[in-house]
Amino acid sequence: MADTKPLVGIIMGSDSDWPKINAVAKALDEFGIPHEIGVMSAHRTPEVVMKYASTAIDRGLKIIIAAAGGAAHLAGVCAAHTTLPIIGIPVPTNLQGGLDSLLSTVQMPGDIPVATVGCGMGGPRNAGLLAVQILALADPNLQQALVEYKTKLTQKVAAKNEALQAKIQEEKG
Ligand code: RP5
Repeated sequence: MADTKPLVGIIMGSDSDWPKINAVAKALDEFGIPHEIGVMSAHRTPEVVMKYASTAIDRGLKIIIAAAGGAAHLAGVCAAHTTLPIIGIPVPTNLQGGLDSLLSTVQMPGDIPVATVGCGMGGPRNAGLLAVQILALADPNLQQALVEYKTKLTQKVAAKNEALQAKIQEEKG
């Protein structure tokens, strides 16, 4: 039977974040990575976050992915309470597309790293893929799956190029 114990914890500051970041879970699903998902806030429920991060290793998690918007301290607070790698997802807001979230997540002081992905666009998906890549360091099957994924990407882009060339020719008449 497949191992279903979560290896990755996905947490977010509010349920309002979920529609903006759910691509993170889809990326993990693509590679069959068991994960858990929860809402907790660095500001509204600081003790819950502290407990979650400080017990994560004992519960078997290998990576925490933390998404938050605005004064987005969730990833940084997690990083303060665990030695696990933390991936931060800045959630888009109305302030210049989420510049507040981006800077709050990415501008960590030295000594406490948070690997921050882009705000919006491919950011959440990249957070999931980065987690897969970290896990693949100790998992040859996962490494192979990533090689195949990259091969498919190459084929996909080649097909797009071919389609574009055909369109350009057609436009020329
Ligand atoms: C942050 O505040 C959350 O991550 C969310 O992006 C933002 C707004 O939260 P709600 O007011 O929608 O609950 O902590």
